[in-house]
Amino acid sequence: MFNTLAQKLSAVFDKLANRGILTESAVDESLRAIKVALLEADVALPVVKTFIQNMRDQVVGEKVVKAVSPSQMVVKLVHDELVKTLGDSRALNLAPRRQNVILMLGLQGSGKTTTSAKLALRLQKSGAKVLLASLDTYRPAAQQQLAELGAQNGLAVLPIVKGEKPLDIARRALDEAKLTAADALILDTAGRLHIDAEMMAELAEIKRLSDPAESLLVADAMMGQDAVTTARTFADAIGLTGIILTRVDGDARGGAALSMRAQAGVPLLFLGVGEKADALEAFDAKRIAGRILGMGDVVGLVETAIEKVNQDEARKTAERMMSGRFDLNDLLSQMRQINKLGDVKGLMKMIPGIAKFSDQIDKADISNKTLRRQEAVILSMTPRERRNPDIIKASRKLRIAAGAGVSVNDVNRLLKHYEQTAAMMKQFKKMGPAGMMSLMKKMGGMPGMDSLMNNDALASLNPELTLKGKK
Ligand SMILES: Nc1nc2c(ncn2[C@@H]2O[C@H](COP(=O)(O)OP(=O)(O)O)[C@@H](O)[C@H]2O)c(=O)[nH]1
Ligand SMILES: [Mg+2]
Repeated sequence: MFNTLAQKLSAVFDKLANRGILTESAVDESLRAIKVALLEADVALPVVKTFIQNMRDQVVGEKVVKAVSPSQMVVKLVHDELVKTLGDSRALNLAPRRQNVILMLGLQGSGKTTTSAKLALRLQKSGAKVLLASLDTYRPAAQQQLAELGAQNGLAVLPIVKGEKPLDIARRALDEAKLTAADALILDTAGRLHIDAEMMAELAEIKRLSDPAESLLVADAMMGQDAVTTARTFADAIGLTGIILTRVDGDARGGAALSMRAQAGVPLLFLGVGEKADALEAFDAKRIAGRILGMGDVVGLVETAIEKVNQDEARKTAERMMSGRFDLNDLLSQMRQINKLGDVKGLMKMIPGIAKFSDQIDKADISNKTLRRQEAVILSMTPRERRNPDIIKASRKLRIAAGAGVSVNDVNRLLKHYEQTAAMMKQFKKMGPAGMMSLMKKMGGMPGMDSLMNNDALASLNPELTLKGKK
């Protein structure tokens, strides 16, 4: 997401990086380029104007004149302005010991039903008791869709009563939530293709009846400015407490995300980043600004890693990495960790500084499927071959390829991948534990690194590199 903007801004910064001092004309040129980048990202014009004006105010201030590195300064200013524009977020406002109603609103196809299930799953994981109910009696099978999502994800869904009207379903859901002492009742409503008065009247009625703690608009980020207009209409007509932007995974421009806060006047609470039930992120302006600027979403990367990677395995690999030993067994374990981390391309884009290559990443043949094929190749090797990849010559390659059901080319590709990775590991070793550590620190730390990086461990790896002041 935000690829286009990330690339454009990255170009602006690159250009600035080649300059010694920030002249007035360089500032003008940069601001113009930033403005174009924002407009091309489909950010609303008033938002762009404020953005540029605020930046200009800062740049003219003495802060920048004294700055040693103008490009870094501009990066910082853009970052701060992006954070401001994206706006503060907050957690869901749910009162304890109460059946808090969360009303899900939005146009048809915006992702209400999917997001209802995602939200329920998230709340349930945090320990809340959640009940879901679909009030969508207009679209055939809409209620069934929610029931299925519930069944797939172990979520409680109000049983369907055929022919029941939305308001009656809402009443029954409220009763059921009370009876089962649910903490949250998520009401998934019907949307239309366009805003129409009848729908708005019905939604207002449902809102009055259910007295929701949260009235959330679910809007499709791919709709760009239309999503923003929809949000304004809902905010005016029904009243909103927050916005969930979906399909952010497919939205390369980011205009809706950047315009929403200023234009609709309500905070963004979550982002939908995929079709799966766990593809929902708490909205975090700083994190997104980091992504847009290509500084990488290190927080996100580390969070995902903590959750999904087996820590011991990660530690073992890290230890081997630093010792400079690295064979195909290590590559296999590394690939399996990456697999656990989920979508490889998405993950790669989170790596600091890599945003500008995201097009290449998209085009490159990197997918979980590729990883699985590579895994099959390694699994077809004998233990001796895995430890000593050098012995794998033509006849062994043929046998391995046949065993894995792939071509010899695939085997060659895997071996090449191994060689490249091994070379990278050698680089890591050259940096030494201290160098690695400072790199990790810059990246915001890595799970399991603390215990790995204590002085004893450092000393055992290289006695000369124990940390200053810790001896
Ligand atoms: N890629 C992606 N697809 C999504 C996301 N949220 C919803 N969808 C898809 O959008 C389509 C419509 O979603 P649905 O929940 O039925 O929308 P509703 O009509 O508002 O209830 C479905 O195919 C969902 O899988 C998201 O964050 N990312
Ligand atoms: Mg629906």
